[in-house]
Amino acid sequence: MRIDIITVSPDLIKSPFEHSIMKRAIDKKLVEVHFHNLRDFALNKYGKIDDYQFGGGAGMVLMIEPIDKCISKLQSERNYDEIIYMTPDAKTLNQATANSLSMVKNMIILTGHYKGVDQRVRDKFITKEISIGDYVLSGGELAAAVLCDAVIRLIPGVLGDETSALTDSFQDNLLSPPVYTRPSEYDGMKVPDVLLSGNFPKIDEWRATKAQEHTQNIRPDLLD
Ligand code: 6GU
Repeated sequence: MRIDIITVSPDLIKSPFEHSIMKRAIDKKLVEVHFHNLRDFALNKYGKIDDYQFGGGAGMVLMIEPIDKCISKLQSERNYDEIIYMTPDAKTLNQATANSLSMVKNMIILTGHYKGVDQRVRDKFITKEISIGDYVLSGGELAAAVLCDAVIRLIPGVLGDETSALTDSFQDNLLSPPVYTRPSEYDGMKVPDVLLSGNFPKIDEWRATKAQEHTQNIRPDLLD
């Protein structure tokens, strides 16, 4: 997989890719991530990439020309399966979207800032718009890092068996059951006996029940 991230703050987004699972995926050459500074495609030598919105209103809007130049350059080099725009006014990211994006070959992720991008960018280029939740972030960079983490860990070969994504929360629309490690008793709090029993069918059954209960309590909407 190849991911091209277009941003006004490359430094803000780079670090999550230099650690943990995303770094491992990059080191194993299972994914390539490239960062593009929108200012390199600015209209003038002062780096102009945004302007006031027509009709008035607070906040600057990213202009179409620098974004067009950047996306068109990338598209002249290869085909892209998805051109994603990170924005709070979109459908919320979920595991199903992460699963389907983990199978694409090339994608561009455009991150917004300020009041967002000129609508014509969305009309002309964007194939998918994604929010990461019902709250507002200062920019799309952290959201793009979240999306990439969710997607990259699902690429075959990125996780070993011991961390298999198949048992993640949400993979079957259920939250994870509780987990415990040593010591088996701490400050009077005991690990449930079943987990120490060695009876694996019983343990599976206990975990399934707990996952169901936990989901019912915290996120009943997932069971609908
Ligand atoms: Cl994708 N961008 C911004 N700026 N805020 C958000 C978001 C994205 N998703 C949730 N909040």
